[in-house]
Parts: sequence; C-alpha cells; structure tokens
Amino acid sequence: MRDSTNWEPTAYRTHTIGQVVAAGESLVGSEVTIAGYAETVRGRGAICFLMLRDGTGRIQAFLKKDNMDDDLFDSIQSSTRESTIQITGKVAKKRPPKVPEGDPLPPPEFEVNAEDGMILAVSDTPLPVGVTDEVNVGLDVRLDNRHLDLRRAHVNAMFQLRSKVLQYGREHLISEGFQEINSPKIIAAAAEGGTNLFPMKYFETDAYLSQSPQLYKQLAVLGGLERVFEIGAAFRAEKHDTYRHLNEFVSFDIEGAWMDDEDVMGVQERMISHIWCKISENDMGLIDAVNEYRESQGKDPVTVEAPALPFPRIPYCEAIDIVKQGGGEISWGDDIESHHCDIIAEKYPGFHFIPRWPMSMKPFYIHHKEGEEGSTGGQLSRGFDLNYGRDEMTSGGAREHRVEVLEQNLRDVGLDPADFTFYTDGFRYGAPPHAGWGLGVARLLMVLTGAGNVREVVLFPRDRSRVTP
Ligand code: AMO
Repeated sequence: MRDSTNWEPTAYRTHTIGQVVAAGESLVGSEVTIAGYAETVRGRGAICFLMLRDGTGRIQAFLKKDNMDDDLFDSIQSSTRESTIQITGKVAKKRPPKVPEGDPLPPPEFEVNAEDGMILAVSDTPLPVGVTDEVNVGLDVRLDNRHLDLRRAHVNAMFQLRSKVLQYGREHLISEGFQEINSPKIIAAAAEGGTNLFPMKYFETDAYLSQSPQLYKQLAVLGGLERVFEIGAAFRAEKHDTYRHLNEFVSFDIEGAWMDDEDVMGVQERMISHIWCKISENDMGLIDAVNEYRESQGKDPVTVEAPALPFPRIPYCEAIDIVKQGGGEISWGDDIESHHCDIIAEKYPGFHFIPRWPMSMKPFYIHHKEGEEGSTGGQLSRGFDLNYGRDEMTSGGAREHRVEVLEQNLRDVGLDPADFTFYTDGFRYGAPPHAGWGLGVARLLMVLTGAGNVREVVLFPRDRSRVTP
C-alpha cells in the first residue's frame, strides 16, 4: 500500500483510506469521504459491512439502513466485489475484540459509520482473475487482465518497487553529476547491428524503432554534456521466446566523458548498492507483500541486503576457464550462455562483472583493449557485462573515440561508414574518451523481487505473441 501522508483531498475524497487509518484517534468523530474498491460486502437485513480498499489502505465502512437513504443502502448491500464506491460518514473506533484475560489488547481499529455514499462503477462478475483470493490462472490470463491483476497486493508491490528502483537509480546518478536526456526512438540506422530492427514508414521514407540510445547518448557526451543518463524504451525484433527477453524493454543507460570501462563499472555498482540500501531502509513493507505471496506458493522469501563493493570482476578469459573447470563445454570466442553462467554463479552467486570480452563479440563502438590478447591471440575489448546468477543485467564498455578506428570497426562488422555519418561526424572535431552502459530494468527487478519472468515486472509486456493490452 502506498504512503499517502501528503496527498491533498480530491474531488472524490477528503481523505485516502491510508490517511484515515494512520490518523487513528485524531479523526474519531470527524466526517470523512473516502472512495475505493468493494473488497467484501457482508451483512443482511438492516446492517452491512463494506470492506473498502484504495491504493493506500483498507477500512471497514459500517452501514445501517436507518442512517441513510433506503435505495442507496440496498444498492451498496447488493453491490458486487471490486465495484467502486464512495462513502461519507464519521470515523469511529471499532469495539475491541474479546481477548483472553491477561493477553495484551491489540491496537485499536477504526471504521467509518456511513451516512451517505455513491456507487461509482459496478464491477462485472465473475472476476477473470482473483484479487484478494487466489485463483489459479496462468500468466497469460493475468496479462490479458492486467488491470485486475495489478490490484493484487504482491503484484501492486512489485510495480511500486519498480518505481522505487528507477527513483533511487536516478537519484544516485544525479548525485554523481549525470543529467537526464531523451533520445529519439524513430531512427534511420541501427545502433546494435542491422538484423533485429522493427521497420516503420516515416512519411515518404523508411525508418526504424530504436534498439538502444547508444549512438545518441554518445553524441550527447561528444557535444559536451559530460555525464548523461536515459531511461527509455528500446525495441528489438528478436524472435526469442524466453523468460528474460521482450521485444520492447526499458533500458537504463549512462554515458560519461573522460571515463573508461572501470570508471563506469564503478558507477554501476555504486548505483545498485544505493538502490538496495534505500529499498532496505524505506520499502521493506513492499518486499514483505511480495514475500507473503511467495510463502503462500511455497517459495523462499527474497532478502534485500546491500551487496558488498566492489563487485567481483571475472575477466572473460577467466570466466571461460571457470566454465571449463566446472565441466561446461565452451571455447575462447564463444558466448557465455545461461547454462555456463550457472557454473560461474556457483562460485559468484551475486552481482559480478565479466570484463574484457573478445573484440569480435562486441559492437563496433566498443574500444579495443590494447596490449592484451586472448588465449588464442584474439583481440580483447574494453566491453563488459554485469551478471547476476544466470542472467545478464547490463552490457557496457569504453567506447572507441578515434574516428578512423571507429570507421574501420564499422567495416569490420560489414557496416558502411557512409550510413553512419550522423554519428561519426560527432567524432571529427575533438572527441573525449568516454564510456557507458545499458541496464535492463526488468532484469534488475527480477533479482530484487525474485520474479521468474520479466513479464511479471513489466506493466504491459510486448513479446512475439502479445501486442495487447
Ligand atoms: P545490450 O544489447 O546488451 O547492450 O542491452 C543492454 C541490456 O538490456 C537488456 N536487454 C533486454 N531486456 C529484455 N529483453 C530484451 N530483448 C533485451 N535485450 C537487452 C539486458 C542487457 O544487458 N548499447 C548497449 C549498452 C551499452 O553499451 O551502453 C546495449 O544495448 O539486461
């Protein structure tokens, strides 16, 4: 439930339910107007107990037929669950429950003695997804009915946590001097290689949806903005159908001038540590809501402890050795896939960086790692990943800032520098060395909330088979 201490009254309510509950004794006898979803409606004859819930709390409204208009009483008494109802009445202290002699009295509870009200919208029955009671439906049914799924306490808590992750992440980057930018999402050339772009018609010309803010965040830094970040949508026309890939995802990106790969790994680990510290200081109620549900499903609770800094660094070559020693089949130059990551995670279960990937496996904008070679003589790069367990959270690296090398890198991956002049021109007038990363927000949320699928922590996911709701 959200903290609504500072919320102002609105056209529909004088108080949030959370405010009434928190005010306790001090509002007893005062008239309030509240509004919410009808969680349960009980009682027959001339009395009715209506449990109302809004996004900030729940409270019982007590309705007596002789206290209010007959028709209104009847309509509320026969209203369906999840209908929205407004109630006006005086706050009262509930009669304390009978407790065995010698036991401490529980804290007092409050209710609203209704005098007036209104049904704002009637809910259909039956509900396709249980809100307060657990109905076993699959993820697809839940996503088809996300508007209702979101009313479930633990789902609601996950999205509040998502908002907190973005808030604390922003807050940390701003404290390190990064400023927020917004790059275009309609673009003319691929940032991450040409194969997985969604084409679109842009008036008379062809265009694409942006895969990443990569080239634009670099141009912003080359232009003198020094340290930038962006939280925005990225689109990838990948045919993956996995628990961690979507075709639209939110990428949390930074780029900083006069920085290298090690510098931006530092920014990343400090930001994640800040997020984890803040959540454990302020938001454990949300984690409790998630854990209550996990417990009901027989799953281990999630814990939130600020990870120790620095995160371990396991250079690519060492990671390959760990996988081989652990019995995995892999050779230098191969991608490190999830089943390989499982082996590495046995030794490094938390967040860990994998720096110095082979240059051949990293995009054209990544800087070579001079003076170092892989075991088979292959060029290494200043590109890195951040992993947690079997999942990649982030990729990043130091960028190539010398325009001739950048153009050669483009040619090396079969791209034509002539298609990238909007980007390479940015390097022709003095370019600061720079570095950055892109973090998949939903992947980080999976770690924080224990969700087994990114779709759990994305409001309206877009995957191969889903473009609605
Ligand atoms: P990359 O392509 O590795 O790097 O993406 C960065 C991070 O974004 C997340 N991610 C995804 N999440 C869900 N569904 C997808 N299909 C998906 N693809 C990627 C991952 C990944 O680690 N420009 C670089 C970043 C940089 O160097 O600054 C880039 O986009 O968590």
